[in-house]
Amino acid sequence: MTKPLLVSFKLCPYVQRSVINLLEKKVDYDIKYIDLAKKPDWFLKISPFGRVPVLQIGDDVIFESAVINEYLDETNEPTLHPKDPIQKAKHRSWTEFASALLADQYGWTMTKEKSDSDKKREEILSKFKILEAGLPSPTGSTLFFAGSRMHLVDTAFAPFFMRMQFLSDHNPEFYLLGDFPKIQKWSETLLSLPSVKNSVLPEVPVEYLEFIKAHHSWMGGIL
Ligand SMILES: N[C@@H](CCC(=O)N[C@@H](CS)C(=O)NCC(=O)O)C(=O)O
Repeated sequence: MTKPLLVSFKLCPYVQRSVINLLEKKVDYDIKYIDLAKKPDWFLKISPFGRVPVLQIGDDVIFESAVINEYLDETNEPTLHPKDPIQKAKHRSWTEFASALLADQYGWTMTKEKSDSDKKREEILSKFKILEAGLPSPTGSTLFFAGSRMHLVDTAFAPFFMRMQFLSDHNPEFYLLGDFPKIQKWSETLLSLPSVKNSVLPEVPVEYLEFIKAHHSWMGGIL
């Protein structure tokens, strides 16, 4: 198989999903980092929306993290999607839900006014209520989305939990999982996995906070 090339921006949670997937599957891949503030011409030529991630395999380019991950799942063991079509479809639905949560989280970090920031926080909390109700009860010390084993949908949520950890390590006010014991356990399970831990560069926790501060958001002012 041609070695895939993942085009990345260091802080992008959508790219991170694909990195987790590549690490879980032990795929030999290359990664190229770009600065989204100065998108190179070669990148604009291959990325239809000018967004990362894109995955290049030979002359072919795939965009959209969920699609990239499905391709990686179909071409590399172990399979992380359920076989049953209904379960697989459900996992895809919840992957969409994870994308909405990531958008809320980004909005939460970037809003300029406290009132807007509080509104975003509430939107995340109301999504957590739905998520908590949909998770299985833990049977042991770990919990994945579908119980005891990791699936592709878990890779879609892990970057959200990691960013929440970056924020709350700095200011506990940003920890929103206190009332959601199942999500808490799920988050702890995901953040303890080597594939998740190694899915970002070592400087990312600091650069993530610097990025928020540099945008002069309300949150940046109290980080
Ligand atoms: N739905 C896309 C979202 C990707 C996305 O929003 N990437 C951001 C960085 S995290 C991006 O490239 N933004 C650049 C831009 O919009 O100009 C996916 O899942 O791949």
